[in-house]
Formats: sequence, structure tokens, C-alpha cells
Amino acid sequence: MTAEAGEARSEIVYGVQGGVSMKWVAISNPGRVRMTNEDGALTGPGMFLLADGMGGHDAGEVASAAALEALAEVFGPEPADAQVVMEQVVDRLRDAHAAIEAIDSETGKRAGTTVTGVLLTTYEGVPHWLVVNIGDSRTYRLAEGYFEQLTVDHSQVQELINGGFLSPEQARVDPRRNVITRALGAGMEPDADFWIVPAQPREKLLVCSDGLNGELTDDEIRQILESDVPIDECADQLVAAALNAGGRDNVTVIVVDATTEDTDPDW
Ligand SMILES: [Mn+2]
Repeated sequence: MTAEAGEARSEIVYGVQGGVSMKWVAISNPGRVRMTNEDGALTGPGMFLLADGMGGHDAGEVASAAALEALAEVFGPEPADAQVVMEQVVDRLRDAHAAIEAIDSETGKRAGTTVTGVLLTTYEGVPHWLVVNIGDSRTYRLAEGYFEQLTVDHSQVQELINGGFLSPEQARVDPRRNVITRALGAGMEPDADFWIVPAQPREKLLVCSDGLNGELTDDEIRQILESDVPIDECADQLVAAALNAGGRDNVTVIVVDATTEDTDPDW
């Protein structure tokens, strides 16, 4: 495999935490149009987070890095109670928001960033993913043949979908598709949404920036996730498909295979 110019990628990493075995890979590609990559990813056993910065020059990059750095402090050696972790994440996001609001942007645009992803936690003693989202990056899951977006975008087009004015397919090409309604920084409210979902016996998680789902339909994403290839190839195929479809934005993917069935899976 040859990396595209400017692409950052991890090898497949393996980890076990709280009875959940995981392997994951992350790829971040600047795309075909943008000169810089303002996306960032933070991964570790039980922590898969992504931030998509905005603000131009290096402001967006600094904003996404600041958010991920703040969240790295939440990470512990064993999964903690979901409620406790959620409160820590809220605190860290508030700190990151203040730091990002203080970034001087040369472009005159305010620095900001989205954040999404999952943290492995326990709920009533059972492994659960704490899903977090602020902005329009996304977390998807494929489990038991069922593919779903775990997050709900904070975007103007999502509001139009909710109101019945647009279909998801219309929203994907609507000129207002890049208008987000919540973010860290950017003069917005740092209010993240959270979901607590049970870890499944076998599941695949995808955390991505809008450079992926802006170029590909959910069906296209699903088909690639469902294909039975190693996760690094799966991540490659996702990024390649987004680039082939135009690559108009930075595209970042974190692909995770997780299982609660076997603490020593045959990977
Ligand atoms: Mn983006």
C-alpha cells in the first residue's frame, strides 16, 4: 500500500479493555482540494475520537488538536462508569471550548472544531460505548447485519431533514450542507450530545469526518464496511472512494473491530 501525499495513517493496533477486544486503524487524508488537513484523530484501547477543525490557516488544525488533547485526559487503564466519564467529557469539552475561543485566527474566521467518537465505559457493570457528538462528524456502527448512524448531526440540513423539508440524499448535496449549528469554539455553544449503547458481541465502528459522508451515501459506506476485508483495507477503500467521488474536504476514518465474545480473538 502506498500512502497518498499528505496522508497520515496508523498500522492496525490491537487492544483489550474491560473484556472487550479491539483492533483499529485510522487514516487521515487532506483530500484533493484542500491545502491543509484540519482533521485529527485520537485512538487508544477503548477510545476512538475524531475532530474536524475549521477556521483556515492553522487555526482549524490547532482547534481540533486542542479538543483531542483535552479528551485524552479522560482516558484511563480500565473502563469507568458511563455517567462519570460523560461528566468528565463535558468538563474537558468546556475547557477545550474556552481554549479554542482564545485562538487568534489570521483569516478572521473563528477557530472551531467538531468532535465525535466513542469511549468504552461500563453501565451497570456491563461494557457500553459512550457515544459523543458535537457538530457534523459521524459515528456509525455495523452489528448483527444492522448498520446505523449512532450520532445525529448538528447541522442546518439535519434540522431541515427533521422538519421533513429535505431527504438525507437531498441534504448531502444541499448548498447549506456545511452549516453546522454546534461546535467547540466558533462562537457556538459547546453542548455535546451523548448516547450510551451496549457493546455488541461482534461489531464494527466507523468514526468519520464529513469528508467521507459528504462524498458517499450511507449505502456506499455500508457496502464497504460490510465487505469481509482486513480493517486497514476497509479504511483504505473508504478513503479511496471519497477521493474518487471528489475528495473536496479532508477525509478521516477510524475503523474499529470489537468483540465481547473472546478476549483472545483469532486476529
Ligand atoms: Mn470537514
